[in-house]
Amino acid sequence: MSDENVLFQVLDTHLDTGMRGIPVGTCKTSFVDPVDGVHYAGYPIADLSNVDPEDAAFLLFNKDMPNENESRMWKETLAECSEIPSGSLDIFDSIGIGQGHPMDWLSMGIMSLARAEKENDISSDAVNLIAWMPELMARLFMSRGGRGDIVTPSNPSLGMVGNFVSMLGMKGEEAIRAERILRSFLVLHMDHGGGNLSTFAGKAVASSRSSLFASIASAMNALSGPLHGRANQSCLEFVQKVGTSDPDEVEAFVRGELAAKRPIFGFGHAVLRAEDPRATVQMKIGEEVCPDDPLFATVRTLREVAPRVLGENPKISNPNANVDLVSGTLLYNAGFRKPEYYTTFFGWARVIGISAQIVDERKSRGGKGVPIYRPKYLARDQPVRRL
Ligand code: NMX
Ligand code: MLT
Repeated sequence: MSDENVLFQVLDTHLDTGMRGIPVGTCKTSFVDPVDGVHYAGYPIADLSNVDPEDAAFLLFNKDMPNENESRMWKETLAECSEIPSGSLDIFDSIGIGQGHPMDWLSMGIMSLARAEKENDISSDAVNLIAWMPELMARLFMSRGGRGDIVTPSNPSLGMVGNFVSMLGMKGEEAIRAERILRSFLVLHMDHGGGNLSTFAGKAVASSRSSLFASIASAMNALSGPLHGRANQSCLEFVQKVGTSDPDEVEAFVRGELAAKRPIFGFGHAVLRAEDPRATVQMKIGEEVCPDDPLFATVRTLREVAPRVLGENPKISNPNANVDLVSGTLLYNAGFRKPEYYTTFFGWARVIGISAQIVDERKSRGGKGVPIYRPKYLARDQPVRRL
């Protein structure tokens, strides 16, 4: 028997399964327990949901929470680096108002910043990109909407979320609510172990010693798929379509989607085997900020009904709510009424975790960095032939 045939026999249950469960590397920023969910450098995510997003970013890069002094200095560094290199985002003026998906804009925006890459200093690139994200996001929103420029000039002393909200021109109660929701959204979405698709894609690209910007743009492209980050958009769209919180009607809707072979967005997970703690935290936030919102009422019912219906299919490993079930409804209540933008917030958060993981991989092996990714694929149905 050939070596390949032996491998086929030994590995058959692992082949063509999206590499599910196959260890391929190590991760220092976070791990995902199938029941207790993601932990950032050992801290369960629920314990972190109210920390400053900047402090959560510090944790992912430094593997420890900052003390007061470290937190202040890190925030000052981000503020000092926050000015976007001039002309970088001019590409937004040429795409065409409202054309294409916002995730494509995010990816192109990040690529356009590559011109400011620091030679052989990926850590500085990571800090710069994180510092530029609030303005990049605000410019993306404004240019796509045809506004051309941000409403209020960037003021990084407001913090990354406060600055973004202010650049969009949000004020008073509206701004306070948006900030409350976005701050926890960013912290909850920053990282999810090493093997989720966008992180894996970003690190794979980075392993060829591509720039941080090229690697993160690739990660954003992976995140833009509806089975991954774009599930938050799809989920809110279908919550809107359900249009009721009546359990029988919601159940009929879920069964109809399954019969039409469409995914039930916001449920299921490749690794988790219980309700995602990030969904549990967001449900609590929803009960606090928008308990009477009809969309939130639909989500509440979906959370009760869908796991029972999905659980009837033994193939589905986890019928419970994932991170995307509630996040769209919260963003809607934060004042962001267009679901197609929701994955850009997920992207903003993941820029931080994926950058931290790329920096770790570049520093590994005594500074040599991880070897270029090159998994093995077995040949199928390819007998050797001659012309
Ligand atoms: N709705 C319908 N079918 C599902 C669902 C769901 N929510 N979850 C799993 N399945 C199907 C899945 O498509 C697969 O079918 P097949 O064998 O015909 O390919 C089967 O059940 C077994 O899948 P699992 O092993 O349970 O899950 P897998 O690891 O393959 O996929 C997801 C994980 C997250 C892609 C899947 O659960 C899904 O499509 N969920 C809905 C989309 C979603 O909410 N994605 C967001 C995930 C979190 N994130 O942000 O990335
Ligand atoms: C998540 O945040 O749930 C992910 O990025 C998906 C995963 O971990 O596979």
